[in-house]
Amino acid sequence: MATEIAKSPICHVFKSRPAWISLYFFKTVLYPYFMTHSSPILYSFRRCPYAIRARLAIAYAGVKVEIREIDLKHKPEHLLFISPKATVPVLLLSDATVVAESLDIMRWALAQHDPDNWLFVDAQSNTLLHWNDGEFKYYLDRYKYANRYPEFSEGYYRQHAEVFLAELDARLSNNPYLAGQHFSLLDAAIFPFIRQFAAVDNVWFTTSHYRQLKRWLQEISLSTLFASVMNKHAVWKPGG
Ligand SMILES: N[C@@H](CCC(=O)N[C@@H](CS)C(=O)NCC(=O)O)C(=O)O
Repeated sequence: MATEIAKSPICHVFKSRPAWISLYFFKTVLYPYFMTHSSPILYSFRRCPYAIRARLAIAYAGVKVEIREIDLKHKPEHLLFISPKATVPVLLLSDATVVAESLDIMRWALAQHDPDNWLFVDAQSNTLLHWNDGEFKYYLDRYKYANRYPEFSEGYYRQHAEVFLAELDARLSNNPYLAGQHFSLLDAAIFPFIRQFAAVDNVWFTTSHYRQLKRWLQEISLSTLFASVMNKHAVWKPGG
């Protein structure tokens, strides 16, 4: 997993690029940076599965963050400044550390507070996370937007994604949760992607034979924790 934890280069900008200190730069970058440094800032997008997993861990840990909902087509300058790769979620800590990978944000939150041991996962968890974020996500995107990938049919992409579903279903036949008897980081990290998969063709998913996976998905979907991270936020604007 790529990890991007870096100190914000804001001081460097002051030294080397004085011309940048215009009213525009003040309003879009400096103001949001300095005026909100008391609690961590999470740039987020409500429906993004990576952002959902980060918000799940943050809400469960009870860590207070300022959530800044973004419009993916009009990303705030401040977000681009602190994380040029410009994906969400991005967490900006009070000491200017930037955490720009969702799994790292989850681990950061759980390191603050983890009453039910979400961090306690088995040795195969990383394999499953890589599979989810790699091959499964690849086929999920193509299944979801099959018209954009006409080389193969929707059914073809779904079939390839199903290999992962079958693995999860088998695990969930032996235990209530992916890492065993208790809900863990693994469930929270993978759930948003399975939810997205199920929504592509809900009738197909509901009538599929992945009984344990459906049970697991339904339980998390109906949880108060999940409901709490899906609250709607207006798109954030600097100074607004
Ligand atoms: N590896 C990153 C992936 C995050 C990601 O790809 N997020 C999507 C939104 S779901 C994004 O920001 N895409 C950039 C864009 O749409 O411009 C993570 O785990 O945080």
